[in-house]
Amino acid sequence: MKKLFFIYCFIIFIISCNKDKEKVDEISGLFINEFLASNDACCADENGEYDDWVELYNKTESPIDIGGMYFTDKPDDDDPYKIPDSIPSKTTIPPGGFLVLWCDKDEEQGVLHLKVKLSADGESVILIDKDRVSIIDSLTFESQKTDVSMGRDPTNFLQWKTFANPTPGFPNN
Ligand SMILES: [Ca+2]
Ligand SMILES: [Ca+2]
Repeated sequence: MKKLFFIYCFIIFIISCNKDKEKVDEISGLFINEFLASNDACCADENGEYDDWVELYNKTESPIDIGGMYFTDKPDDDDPYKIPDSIPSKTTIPPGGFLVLWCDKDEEQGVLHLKVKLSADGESVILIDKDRVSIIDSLTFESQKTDVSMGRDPTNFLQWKTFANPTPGFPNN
């Protein structure tokens, strides 16, 4: 009986260790940190255009070049948009840094302008690794209010909330 109890405790211990590991994996790495799917007067790109955007956050201690990764607003997209890998100085996120990707279908405006637009009625934001298969981070969202962003809660990173004062390129606040 004692032996059975010991085995039971051991199994519980292993399960809880694995859960902790999953949690650590989930909160380390590269993340979609905030996005704005309906931009009227929030924040303009370098061309003065109030376009949709997605903010990425590098939570690691090393720079990450997102050039060559893919982005899409549709799950199971067989033609996700490839972020250009031609200018690493623009697509590399420093440790602990943020990067704003404009979802404006204005690819001619630079490598950070994606051939994607977000729908304020709700859809998905999905960042895919350079292998075109592995999903790095994704979120499916409901309909959005104009100039109100959605982002990770700075006090609880795994939770998403709305922000009346969006912070593209800076910590959510
Ligand atoms: Ca633009
Ligand atoms: Ca932010």
